[in-house]
Amino acid sequence: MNSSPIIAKMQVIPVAGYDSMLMTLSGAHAPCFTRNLVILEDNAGHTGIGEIHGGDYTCDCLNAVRPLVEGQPVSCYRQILQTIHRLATRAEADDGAGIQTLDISKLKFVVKSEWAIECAMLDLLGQHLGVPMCQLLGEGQQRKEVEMLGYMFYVSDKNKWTDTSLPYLDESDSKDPWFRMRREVILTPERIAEEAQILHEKYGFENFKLKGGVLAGQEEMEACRAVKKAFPNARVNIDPNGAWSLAEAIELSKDMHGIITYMEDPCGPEAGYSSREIMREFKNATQFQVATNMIATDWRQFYHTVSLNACDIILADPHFWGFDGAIRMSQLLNSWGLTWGVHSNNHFDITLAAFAQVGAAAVGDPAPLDTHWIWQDGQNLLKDTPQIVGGKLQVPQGPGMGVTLDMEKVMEANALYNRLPSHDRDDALAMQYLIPGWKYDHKKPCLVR
Ligand code: GKR
Ligand code: MG
Repeated sequence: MNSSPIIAKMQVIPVAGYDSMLMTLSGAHAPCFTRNLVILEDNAGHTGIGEIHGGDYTCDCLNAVRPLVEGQPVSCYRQILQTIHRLATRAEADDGAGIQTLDISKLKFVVKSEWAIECAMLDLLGQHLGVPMCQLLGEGQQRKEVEMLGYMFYVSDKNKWTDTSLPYLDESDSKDPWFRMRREVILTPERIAEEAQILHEKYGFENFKLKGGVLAGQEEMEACRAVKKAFPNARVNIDPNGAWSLAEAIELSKDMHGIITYMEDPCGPEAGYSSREIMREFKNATQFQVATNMIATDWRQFYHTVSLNACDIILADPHFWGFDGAIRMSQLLNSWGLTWGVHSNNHFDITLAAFAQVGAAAVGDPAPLDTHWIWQDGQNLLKDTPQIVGGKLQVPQGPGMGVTLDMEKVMEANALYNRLPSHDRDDALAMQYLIPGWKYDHKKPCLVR
């Protein structure tokens, strides 16, 4: 007899939060970002939660599968996911290109909405069994705290955005130096080093990643040098999202051994060669280790990545791979002497809590995990947001995800979402205020025009 609780109700709540004018190859982040939340209630009185990519497409996908989830036993979560996968069809607009060129409009096809359901179901199952979610994954809990990196961005002048109906958040009167700084202009090596310093003081990060693909490559290398000078023991890496040609990437890397620990997606597809082939050539030429969240985003891409030995560090975002999948990846990589890590996009603290669980269960010696949450810290949707202390995310000890939703905050974030003119991420929009007529070019850093 199945004594599992039954999932009585599934709610999908789209939410929005405030962001800074963060710069990437794909343009500038708008004043707000969006996410979708899944809230499951079971007949034992437990609530399970999950957070995923924002926007109407993902929201509609989630709502479409509600009848497959409601009324099902929590213990059958794998079967529920299997049913969802069997019934899934590919969206007409999905050409299968993935995000090899950081075309951000394709991200919604790389992210799989059902992983938010998986997360919420594992949260419920953990509560039913009385164990943290990480004990249900892979080989069980491996650690009590998860090393994170300080994810640094260049930030443009938000005052150039003149749409007064939806301004960027201003925190100039905050007492917190990080909260003040994250809304200010950061565009020079000195300011990037200051960013690293303030992040270190607030969260204790010992390792840093700079989002590149913004300024000319040499300027970004100067910024990495400045960070390394301030933190000689830090692992510093840069991620231009494939903006550089192979020749440029090789040239830029020349004097960077000992300063940069590894490069993340330094180059992409070119001259008829796939990004996996080009990355392999980059590794041959430079002997740098490389990481990716662009060229291996599903098992088929991963097969080709591994066949070519094109990458050393796979950033297995559970929103792309699922929780079970992300941990399976850590097991494979560990057995093969490769490294596991996690990629992120803007997110709330529910994803942060999910990263704590997945990071706690990953086997081997993971690379410090990415998180955008530092840019959102203070807009939390949980009553007990996991903390980053000494650069390490503390894994909640309670059953399931071990965190509690703050419904009042969720509904405020939902009200903000409903006020937005558009729910999809469009990094070209804010760029128009910085460079009129700006157009995305996956081979040109966004401020080089
Ligand atoms: O959120 O702007 C951003 C990031 O640049 C994101 O789009 C990337 O997918 O963070 C990501 C990365 O590591 O490539
Ligand atoms: Mg990346």
